[in-house]
Amino acid sequence: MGTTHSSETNLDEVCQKLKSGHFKNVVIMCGAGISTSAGVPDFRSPSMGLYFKLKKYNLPYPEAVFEGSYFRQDPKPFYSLVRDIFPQELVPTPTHRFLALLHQKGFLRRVYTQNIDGLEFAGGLPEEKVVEAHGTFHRCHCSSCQKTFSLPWLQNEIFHPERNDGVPKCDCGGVVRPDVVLFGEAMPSRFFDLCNEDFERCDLLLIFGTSLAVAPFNGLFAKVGGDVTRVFINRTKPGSLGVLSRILGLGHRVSLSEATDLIELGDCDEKVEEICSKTGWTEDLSMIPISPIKMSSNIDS
Ligand code: CNA
Repeated sequence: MGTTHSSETNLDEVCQKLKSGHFKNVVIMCGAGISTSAGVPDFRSPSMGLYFKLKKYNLPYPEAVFEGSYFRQDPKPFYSLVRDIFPQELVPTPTHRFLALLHQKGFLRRVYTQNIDGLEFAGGLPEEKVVEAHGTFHRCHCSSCQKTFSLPWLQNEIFHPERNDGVPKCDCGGVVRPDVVLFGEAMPSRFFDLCNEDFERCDLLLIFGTSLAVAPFNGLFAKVGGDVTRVFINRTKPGSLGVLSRILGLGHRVSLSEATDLIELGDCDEKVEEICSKTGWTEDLSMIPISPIKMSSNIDS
């Protein structure tokens, strides 16, 4: 897998500028591809992605499992999927650690993630540096009385389906759900509060591990100034809008063909290692402390 770019922009030049401190407001957009090497499947990778593994959940159509309206009707498939996909322990990948390294160097303005696994924090980023555009699995609430619950409580309930018929329930009888944004639900206000200024101030945009198929998140890349370098690092080329987004007229058609764009096709962890080798940061990356997240241990029986 290699590099495609429409101009003289190249990775060596970007790395030299990174190393010299030229970029002071790096913004990151990322998605499920940065967590696949931690064992969490993405949505759309052929054969590995979740969309290709949903037959057993007996859904009317695959996307239903991630739709807010379907969850309210039948939350069981969502929780069955969660039980199936999360590994026992989540360990931040080199790409998560690279985000923390950029912060440590003082170059990171913000990380905009579509992921809900919380691995950005386990790689060492402070809360203020991350916008979890699609919410998080690490907080949850009762969908009836709004009472909040801790992650260990949710994990216990999820991994003991025999005591709650497969769906975590509040004392009031309501379904408890993680604070994730399902399709058709509103994104967190923090996303809208911060994105305009962050993308205006951005002097380097790095996009990691996303098909850029989900709107409005995928429209963010178009918010940076025309002279800002945008580097897209992914196994496959940036996608076009998904069917639902096209029907609803949401977001922007993805086009990364400006002279300032660089498309680096390949594994994001390997690309991070290449960047660190070119910037002389390999040792710094290895020194980033990590805090694995336990998903299904510590469960009382
Ligand atoms: P997606 O549409 O599945 O795209 C993921 C992209 O990553 C694909 O284009 C893959 O080719 C690419 N990819 C996979 N592994 C690697 C790798 N190791 N290196 C480089 N590229 C890789 O997922 P998006 O994030 O674009 O879509 C947004 C959805 C996915 C959001 O709503 C998320 O909530 C949702 N999601 C999140 C997680 C998570 O939290 N880890 C997991 C699965 C889905």
